[in-house]
Amino acid sequence: MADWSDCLNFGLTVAKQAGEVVLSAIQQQKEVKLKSSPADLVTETDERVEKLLVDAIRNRYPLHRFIGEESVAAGERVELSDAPTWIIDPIDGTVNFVHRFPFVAVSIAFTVNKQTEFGIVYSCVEDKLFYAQRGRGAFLNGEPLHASGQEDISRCLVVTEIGAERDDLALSTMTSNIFRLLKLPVHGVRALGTAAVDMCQVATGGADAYYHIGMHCWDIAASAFIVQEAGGVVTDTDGSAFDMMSRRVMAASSSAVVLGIAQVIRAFPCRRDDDE
Ligand code: LIP
Repeated sequence: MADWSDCLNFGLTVAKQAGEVVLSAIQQQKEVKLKSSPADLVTETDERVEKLLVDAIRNRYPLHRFIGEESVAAGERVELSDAPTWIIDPIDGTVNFVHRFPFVAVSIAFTVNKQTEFGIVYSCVEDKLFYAQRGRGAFLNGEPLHASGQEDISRCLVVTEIGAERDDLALSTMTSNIFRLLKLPVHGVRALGTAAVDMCQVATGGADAYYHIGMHCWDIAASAFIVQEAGGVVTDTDGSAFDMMSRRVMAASSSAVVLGIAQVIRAFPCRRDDDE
């Protein structure tokens, strides 16, 4: 079995370097552009950090491939092949970055034969480096991570996101999902504004579940893997098998919690990331 530790170590180094660039830019004046909706933003720093990461990785591993949020926004196709592939979100939580709300992350997943081999999430304002390698567990700043193992939905703290969609169906589905969850009841519902950091809370046991409809593979590929390696369960929002291109994800402390949430939430239709 191939050992991708060299790539992981290189990924950890460049994720930290990228995080330093994000951190120094967060206090500065930003030029903000809109992408798919008034809540889907991009700045010069998103583009600069993605280029910095891709250039550094390509220089070291010239045959590897990339799926990057801003390259896709600029017209590249999302194509997950069997080749070693780095899936990059240079700033997960761009709206937070623009407002200086202190949860922003560099997210990097690495796949081979379409299977994730490692995931890295660097929450740079908090200086928290989350990572996991296949079969070797999940870590935060070098300390092992474990999901809570909670099985009782009524004792769960659940994380979700408002998302960038602003059409009526997406908004009514998102708000009614939160309403039905609160009525279950659960202990509470939270949203940090970055899917990557949200999901890492499930890996730490600080939250028991996370679900989201409408995010992209670069938002969640790394953190979904970190949850799995921390002993959590990752599925589609209806409890079926997770597909990182589907724009739906649930990550939870146990299968019982997945079931409890899947029974009350609904999804709205989203175009797959790998649709032509
Ligand atoms: C964002 C996510 C956030 C989600 C937004 C968006 P970006 O990623 O992490 O949690 O609600 O829809 O996808 O655009 O900041 O990389």
